[in-house]
Amino acid sequence: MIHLYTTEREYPWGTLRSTNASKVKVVLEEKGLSYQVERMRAGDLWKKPPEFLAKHPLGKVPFIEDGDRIIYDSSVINEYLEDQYPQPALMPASALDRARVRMLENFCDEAILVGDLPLLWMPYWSEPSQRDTARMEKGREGLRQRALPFIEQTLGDQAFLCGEFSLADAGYMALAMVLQVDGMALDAFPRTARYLERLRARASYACISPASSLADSSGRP
Ligand SMILES: N[C@@H](CCC(=O)N[C@@H](CS)C(=O)NCC(=O)O)C(=O)O
Repeated sequence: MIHLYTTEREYPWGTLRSTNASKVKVVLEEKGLSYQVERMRAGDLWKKPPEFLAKHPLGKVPFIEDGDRIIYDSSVINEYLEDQYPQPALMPASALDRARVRMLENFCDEAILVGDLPLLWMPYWSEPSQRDTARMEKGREGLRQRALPFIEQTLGDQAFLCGEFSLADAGYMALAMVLQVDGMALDAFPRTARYLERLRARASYACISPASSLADSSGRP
């Protein structure tokens, strides 16, 4: 049984989750692995108590415990899961195709998950009256300028970023989650809109869907 440490909370506007941990959660689901979600105490992400820093030296989520092994950083965890639990394969075979998956994952991390998405996502963790709407719009505009045109172009006629669903798509599941809550218009990016719908239609999306309660998304026995 793998333990996934993350942040997830229920609010009147949906169940909100860590984007980086969501990237791992969908891979645990895609691989059919047995796992338990361990939800961090409120404030631990910012207070970073010693017992948390002992498991992740940066005091971030996600990290996993797999037996007596601790692995942190969503990209490292997903590659570990792929290496340790190779079926079903979420990485292509050739060195070039694998590099392509990693580049797309890196783009998602840098341009989206630590780039423009937090501007839009973090305010959703506060009451509507407390949200900095100008900052949220800056996040949307950043996505419109950089990530969304890139996804639109990269997809071409493919269903997923590298043809078949792969680790390259896992981080974009978190984008699908945030944009489901936000409802930002994607009319200028029709391929991307259909791609995000395709991601939301996967069975694995239920574990990060804003419509899934904490009780219904706490792992797989
Ligand atoms: N590169 C890391 C980033 C992890 C990250 O920034 N996680 C956020 C939550 S989504 C966090 O823990 N933030 C608290 C902090 O930055 O101290 C990964 O992919 O796991």
